[in-house]
Amino acid sequence: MADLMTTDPEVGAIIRAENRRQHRKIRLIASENYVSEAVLEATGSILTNKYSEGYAGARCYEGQREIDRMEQLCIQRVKALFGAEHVNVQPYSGSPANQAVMIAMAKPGDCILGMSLAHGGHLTHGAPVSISGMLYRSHQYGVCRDTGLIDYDQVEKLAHEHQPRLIFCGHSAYPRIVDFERFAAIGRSVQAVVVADIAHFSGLVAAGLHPNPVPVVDVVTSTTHKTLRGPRGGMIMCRQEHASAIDRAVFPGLQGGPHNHVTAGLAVALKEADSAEFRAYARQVLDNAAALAEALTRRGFRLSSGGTENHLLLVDMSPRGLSGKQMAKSLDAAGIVCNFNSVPFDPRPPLNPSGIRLGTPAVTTRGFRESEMEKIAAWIEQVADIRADQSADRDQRRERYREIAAAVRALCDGFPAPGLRYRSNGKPV
Ligand code: DSN
Repeated sequence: MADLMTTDPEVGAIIRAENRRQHRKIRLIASENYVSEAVLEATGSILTNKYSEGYAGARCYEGQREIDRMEQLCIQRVKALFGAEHVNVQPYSGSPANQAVMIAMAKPGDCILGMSLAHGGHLTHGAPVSISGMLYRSHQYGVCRDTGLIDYDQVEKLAHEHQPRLIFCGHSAYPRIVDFERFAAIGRSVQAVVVADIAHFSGLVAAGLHPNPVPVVDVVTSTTHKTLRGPRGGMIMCRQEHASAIDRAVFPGLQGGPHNHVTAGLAVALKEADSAEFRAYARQVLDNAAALAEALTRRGFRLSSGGTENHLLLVDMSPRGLSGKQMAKSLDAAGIVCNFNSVPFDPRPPLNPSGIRLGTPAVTTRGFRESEMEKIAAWIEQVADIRADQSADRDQRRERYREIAAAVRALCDGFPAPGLRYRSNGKPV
């Protein structure tokens, strides 16, 4: 970062400090990862200099020869990896991708059906505080209280009752595999368009380790930066019959010029994902999540749905007498980063809920395996015990978190992640 450090040392110092944080902490936020040096180089390239509203061969500005080649290469790679008939790689992220699908497939005021945020769905699947819940008549389904699994009978009942134009499946905080065939059948029975949002697990789908909804449902959306390990962005895959509606909705319906540097980074990530190395990575993501779930369960933690079948787990902290927020903040002080999260049927409010969400994509990229999951589970237990210890005051607790954070740093120093240039002490890797 020599030029940056000369031109703007203030910004340079912030990036350097964030680099240190990403190195020295155990990052368990289920939606985060570390991209490769190659993805960073493409994303940080001069393609950021170019405007290209429109699509290959039909742009609104001249000078598009290389951009057209880049976007088409990226689209071809998505098609090859996911078996999609039509692909749009221009959405700026997952939320605009979902919004574009709504623009393409429904009119404001139409009914949509999606999974409740409180049960693991996403804001953009019809939550009342999001535009998807403001512009559309939204109905929400959830999970069964006894199993923690999606209540497909409820989905069917709500679909027949409200005749939605769109049904969303997919999630941000559901530790199980979604039955896409069942959603497709429900959609057919009420002539609804079924949309699968695979943002969280698209990398697992690409690796062939998670059912692929692309041949099963009408439209599939995804972010590109979670398990898929690309730059921050979004994409839409659909049947040919929906191609022009989707493309028109993205541009000019919702967005202006695509972020060509991000398209390039995504193309690189897709090439990386189409490899034996990536498939082994995705396998380890699942194995690590299973190992972490098992180690936490053995220590008496309560997991939503009793475990995990994907890259994430939801831990209910209420049996330990803690809120999810208390636990997430205490873990951060101990060098372990996650987010507080509602658990299904949570009696607590969304901004101070009962649970934490943990995911293994980022730690697996830096090389952690089952033995590191065991260490993480032990630290999580120690942190919960320290936080719940009424005999300790705040300073005593802080001191004990600092001791764990030092052990976390020592572990992390042995697992340098791609793209990070500085170790926890600020020295170059
Ligand atoms: N913010 C993402 C997540 O953490 O799941 C979803 O948009």
